Amino acid sequence: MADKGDVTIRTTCPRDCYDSCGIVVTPLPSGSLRVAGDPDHPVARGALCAKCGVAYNGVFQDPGARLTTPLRRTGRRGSGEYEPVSWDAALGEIADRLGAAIAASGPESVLTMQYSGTMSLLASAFTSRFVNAINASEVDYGTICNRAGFVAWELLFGGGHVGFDPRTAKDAAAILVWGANPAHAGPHAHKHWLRESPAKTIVVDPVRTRTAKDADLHLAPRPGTDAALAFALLNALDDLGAFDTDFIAGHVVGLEEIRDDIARATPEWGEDRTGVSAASIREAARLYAAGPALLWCGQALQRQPRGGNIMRAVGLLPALTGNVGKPGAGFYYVNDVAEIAGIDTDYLEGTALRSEPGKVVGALELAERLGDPDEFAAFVVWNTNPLASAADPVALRKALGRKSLFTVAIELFMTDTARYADIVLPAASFLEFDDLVAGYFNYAIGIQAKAREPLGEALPNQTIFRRLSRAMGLDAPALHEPDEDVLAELLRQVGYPGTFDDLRVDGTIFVNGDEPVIAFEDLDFATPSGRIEIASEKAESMGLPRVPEPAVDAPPRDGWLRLLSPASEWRLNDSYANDPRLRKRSAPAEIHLNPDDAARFGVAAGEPVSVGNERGALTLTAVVSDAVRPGTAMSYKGRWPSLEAGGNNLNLLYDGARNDMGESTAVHGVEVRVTPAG
Ligand SMILES: Nc1nc2c(c(=O)[nH]1)N[C@H]1C(S)=C(S)[C@@H](COP(=O)(O)OP(=O)(O)OC[C@H]3O[C@@H](n4cnc5c(=O)[nH]c(N)nc54)[C@H](O)[C@@H]3O)O[C@H]1N2
Ligand SMILES: Nc1nc2c(c(=O)[nH]1)N[C@H]1C(S)=C(S)[C@@H](COP(=O)(O)OP(=O)(O)OC[C@H]3O[C@@H](n4cnc5c(=O)[nH]c(N)nc54)[C@H](O)[C@@H]3O)O[C@H]1N2
Ligand SMILES: [Mo]
Repeated sequence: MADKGDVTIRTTCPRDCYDSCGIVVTPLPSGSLRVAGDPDHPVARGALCAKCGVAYNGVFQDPGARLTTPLRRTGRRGSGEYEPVSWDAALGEIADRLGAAIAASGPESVLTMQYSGTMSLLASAFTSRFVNAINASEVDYGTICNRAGFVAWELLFGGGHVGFDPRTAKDAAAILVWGANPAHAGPHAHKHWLRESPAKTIVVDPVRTRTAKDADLHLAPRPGTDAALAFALLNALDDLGAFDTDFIAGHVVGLEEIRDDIARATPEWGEDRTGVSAASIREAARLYAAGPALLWCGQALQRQPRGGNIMRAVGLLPALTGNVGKPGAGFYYVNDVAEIAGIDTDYLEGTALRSEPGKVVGALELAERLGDPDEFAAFVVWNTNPLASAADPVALRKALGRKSLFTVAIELFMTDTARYADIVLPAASFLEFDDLVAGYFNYAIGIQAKAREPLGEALPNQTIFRRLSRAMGLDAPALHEPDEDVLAELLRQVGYPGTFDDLRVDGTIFVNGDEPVIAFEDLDFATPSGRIEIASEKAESMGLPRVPEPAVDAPPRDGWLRLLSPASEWRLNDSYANDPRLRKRSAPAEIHLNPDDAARFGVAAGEPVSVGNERGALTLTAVVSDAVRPGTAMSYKGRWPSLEAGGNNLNLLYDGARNDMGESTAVHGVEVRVTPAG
């Protein structure tokens, strides 16, 4: 299929997901598109996941739901009342307001915020050229997601952006999935890569997720006790003689400084700290020690109060067993595949356009900083919906309601955040323009091919920023480099021999062709010593412990539960919350409680419960199940407050507490009380 001239169009899913599926699009006589998984794509294998399959054939193509013209606010902020205006009028007004802010208070008074709403390179990274050219301030939204893990693995391994190539799993004897739930967060990685793997699989998760159910062994620690569990596993591995002394002698520094901690951390000690039985700890060690082993650390793992320490401790497993730099061995957190494939990020983002350093605002201080009229006069937001995903939405709403703030939102839909903007600009969806998609698991770059004209007057992000640049009189050539030229340059950088049109046929480029890449094959680590650093002077200089510690979080206060809010099967973050079918499928908002806790708090299955803490309360429906541990509650992230009966989602309960590294989120440390509602 998919010969040139064929009516079927090959493209790639650009969502923030481990899979980056290949897609085939068929234009239908009605004018709409049929969007399906590409049968020839090794990840998709002819199927989209349930959520994307619905949303791409649903709300993404619904002109009633999509934004189709620029809009100017007519009602109060948050009301969602707007009038259509022309592109010229909208961009003219934005140019005037940003220009006035810059003239009066300097470029740092313009705060820009973008994240991973689309991961295609032009619609995400290229838009930074504008941000850099005006020297604007930026929100580091990575701090709401995964920053601590990067800091931790930078200390340990010299970086967290290069992990194992999933194709190397064919040589693995064991796969250890720790704090990740690919059954939701990367459904194809779960269904094919993990379930079909001949390797023994071990899952560490306080919740018995589908990933955990399908594993050979499931360890369910109390949340936030993973560092202690890692030390207990190291004790058991040492007992089995599984430490690789040659590898340690050549490539690891500081083992002697944690030797005593490992010796103390017997499996029985581990059971006491984590709630995982000593027998299971020994069994996990035995499976992990059986041969080359892969370790996948999920992004949830570091959203604990000491999540950075946890990532450093869990990373000790491959380091001390020599599971590095050889087939079937390795560790993974997030693969920066664009960079791995050779893409020059500085070129793409136009780093050289910036002449002043600008300010960076952490996600967890967004509400407070944006609320300050002396600091920011304008806010421009795209590829993210912070009123659904950020901490302290009450304060953020208040900040966005500030009269002296001029807000621009670029969106596909009228999200909670867009409703606060003075000007809303309609973005084209990934089905409507050419681009490239670099994922963060598979070592692959896929084509994003235009399958139809944008809905209404919508435009791709990058086109919007080019036009805005022009309206502001900015004429640096890099701001106006045409899509075709950038795409051709990126293909050159990754060594693709053909043109973008050739890629329309090929669909996907795999790094190293058909052969798995062996990450860290040269055993060169970008740490100060060039080795894996258990003991780190850099950590000390950052005010962090010199070595990873076998620490555990205190259990929740008496009468309280620890609330986990991981990825839902029916959402991609908060995207798709407004798709009618997916909304129906995932209504009402639920909270999962262990039967012991349900009995303790007098809560019955299927009944409404009030879930609250010092910040407020919301009503959720109880699911009673021993899939969650006693003392732990779970409710999926990703609901739009404006679509919930009470006008809030569970981030109402999160005050923005940070964890131990990188000013990053501790959202999985939230504690709540539950009581029968009504
Ligand atoms: N309680 C709790 N909160 C969390 C988390 C948690 O675990 N628990 N997880 C956190 C994490 S990991 C993350 S990454 C954040 C994510 O939170 P968000 O960044 O808010 O989530 P997305 O759904 O990715 O938002 C993307 C928005 O981009 C829009 N979009 C999609 N494509 C385009 C495009 O081409 N152009 C434009 N202009 N817009 C587009 C979508 O319509 C959507 O509204 O949430 C965080 N919040
Ligand atoms: N369907 C879907 N896919 C997504 C997303 C989505 O919202 N929906 N979001 C995308 C984004 S932005 C991200 S960052 C990734 C996140 O995807 P993952 O990396 O898988 O992270 P989470 O879904 O947040 O959580 C994974 C598991 O960690 C467990 N967990 C929580 N606390 C602890 C703990 O203390 N210890 C251990 N061992 N486990 C713990 C949770 O119970 C959960 O089952 O997924 C991406 N893919
Ligand atoms: Mo994320």
